[in-house]
Amino acid sequence: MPIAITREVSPSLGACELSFVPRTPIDVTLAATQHRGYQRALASLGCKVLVLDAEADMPDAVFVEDVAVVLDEVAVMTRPGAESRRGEGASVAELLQRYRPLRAIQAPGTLDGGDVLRIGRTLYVGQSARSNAEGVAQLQALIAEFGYDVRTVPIHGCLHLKSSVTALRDDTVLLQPAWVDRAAFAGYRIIEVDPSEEHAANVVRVGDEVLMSACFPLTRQRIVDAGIAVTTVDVSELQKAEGAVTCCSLLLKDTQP
Ligand code: CIR
Repeated sequence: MPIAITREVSPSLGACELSFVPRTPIDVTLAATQHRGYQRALASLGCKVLVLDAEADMPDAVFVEDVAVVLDEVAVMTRPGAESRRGEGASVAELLQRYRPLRAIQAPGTLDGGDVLRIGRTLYVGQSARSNAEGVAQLQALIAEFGYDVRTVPIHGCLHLKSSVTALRDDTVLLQPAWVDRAAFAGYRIIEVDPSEEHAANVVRVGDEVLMSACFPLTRQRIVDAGIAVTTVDVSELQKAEGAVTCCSLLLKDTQP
C-alpha cells in the first residue's frame, strides 16, 4: 500500500506565493473541505494517508510535494526556491525519516519537488524559477549511488515541471505543449491536454490509475480514451493558490516489511 503524506490547509493560505496565477480571494474553509476530499480520493485509490498538522504561519505548507524528493532508496529534503517556504520541510522531515534515510539540498542550491518528475529510473528536473542549477547538481550527487538518470528539462510560462507534464504510465505522459517541448519526452506516448484546459497536465498516478482535478473534463476524456482509469476531485480553491493535485501529497512506496 503506498503511503501519502499530506498536511492540513493553513488558515493563512490566502497569503500564498503566486507566480503565474492572478491573486483572487480564497475561501479557506472550502479549500480545507476540498482537501479532505483529496485525502479521501487517495485513500480510495489504496493509499495509506498520513496527515500533518497545518502550519498557521506558512501559507503554502499544504503543498508538501515541494519540500522533498522521495525515492525508494532515500528522501532528499529540498531547499525551496521561495524563501517563504523554507521552514516547511522540518515537520515533513521528522515524519519522512521513519520511512527513508534523509539527505538535504544546501544553500545556494534551490529545488522544488514540483520540478522533479520520476518515471521509472529517470528523474526529469524542470529548469524553473524555483530550482537552480546548483540544486539540480546537488540532487544528482546526493543520489548518484542509486543509478538514476537525471535529466534537466526547460519549461516556460508555468511554475513547475509538473505543471506542464506528468506520467500516466511508465510509457505515457500527459503534456501541455505550450509550457514544455514535446521533444524532451520523445520516447513516450504523449497525450496532450485539451487546448482549452491550460492547467490540466498535472495528475497523480497511483498504480495504474490517475487522480486529477475535476476542472478538466475534456482532458479527462482523452485519458479515459487511452484506456486509463481516472478519479476526479474538486480542488478549484487550491488551484487559486497555484496548487494542483501532485503538490498536495508526497507518495512513497511502503518499503517496510
Ligand atoms: C507556490 O507558489 O509555491 C505555491 N503557491 C504553489 C505550489 C504548488 N506546488 C506544486 O505544484 N508542486
